[in-house]
Amino acid sequence: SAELVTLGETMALLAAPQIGLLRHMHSLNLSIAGAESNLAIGVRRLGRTSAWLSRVGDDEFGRLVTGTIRSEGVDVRAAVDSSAPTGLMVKERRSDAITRVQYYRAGSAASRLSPSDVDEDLVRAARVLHVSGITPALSATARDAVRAAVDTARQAGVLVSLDFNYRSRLWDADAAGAELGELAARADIVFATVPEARLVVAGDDESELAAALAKLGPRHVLVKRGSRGSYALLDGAAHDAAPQRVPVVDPVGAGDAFASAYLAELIGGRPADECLAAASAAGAFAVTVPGDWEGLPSREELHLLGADPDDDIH
Ligand code: KDG
Repeated sequence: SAELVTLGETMALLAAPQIGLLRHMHSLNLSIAGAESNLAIGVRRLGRTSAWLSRVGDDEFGRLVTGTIRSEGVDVRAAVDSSAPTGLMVKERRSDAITRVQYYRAGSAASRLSPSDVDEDLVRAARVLHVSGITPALSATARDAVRAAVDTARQAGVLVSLDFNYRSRLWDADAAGAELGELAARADIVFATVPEARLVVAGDDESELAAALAKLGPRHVLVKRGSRGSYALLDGAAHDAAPQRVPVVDPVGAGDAFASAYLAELIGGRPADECLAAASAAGAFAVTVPGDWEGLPSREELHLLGADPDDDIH
């Protein structure tokens, strides 16, 4: 069994090594990317156990995906589908500050996720089930898989965590708002940016949005403000967390890192302020390296960002 269980699509990632148009790149760096596996890896690096459920194609990209996630110590439960390919994501750096992504994932193996891929015993034995708004956008069967996993978790008293993770390339705001609203009402923990929160509720600022989301049901509402830190409403108490100031190399993956550390510390029974501090630190680590998950911190590294460089004797 695993303390955290999640499900979703992970793609092979082709990332431009330099700034410029893709057509001018002579080579691309091969890695993997997927919000839920990023989160499972983050949880694992912080010393908790995690499992990731998915589907991959019977191809080299699929073997890259499962092998990489497994090598991070995550329990990988991915069915191999011989009739659909592993999805692909391409990342272009258009300027120092602008990263653009392109998906080649329509009809992918993971878009065929369905309720039968959800290992109910694994979900029932977990402390937290984590889902994201990406999976229900992949297909109707993938949406049903998420709903089924959430049902199973709730019936077993397992905490349900939801990261809105709105991807406008996958579905429109109305469809996303309706599904995310349903899921949020059945979640214990929700993570959203300000624009993502507005897909579901109305509010002038993060405190109004968080209050409106909490009214739907979740006891933990975390609104992410990027370089402005985060605002959380935890059991009715407001927490305003300042950002960690770091040079941003690649913002993709910061949200997954933030959620992974919050959940890892929550599973570890840490108090709210420590969960939030770990979340901010992990988010900051994720943006300092080009990959979506490679920069995720270990427990020993968590405190490093806040340390005074003058104190470093090495
Ligand atoms: O949160 C980061 C993810 O979005 C990225 O790693 C790729 O899962 C991904 C997606 O669907 O965009």
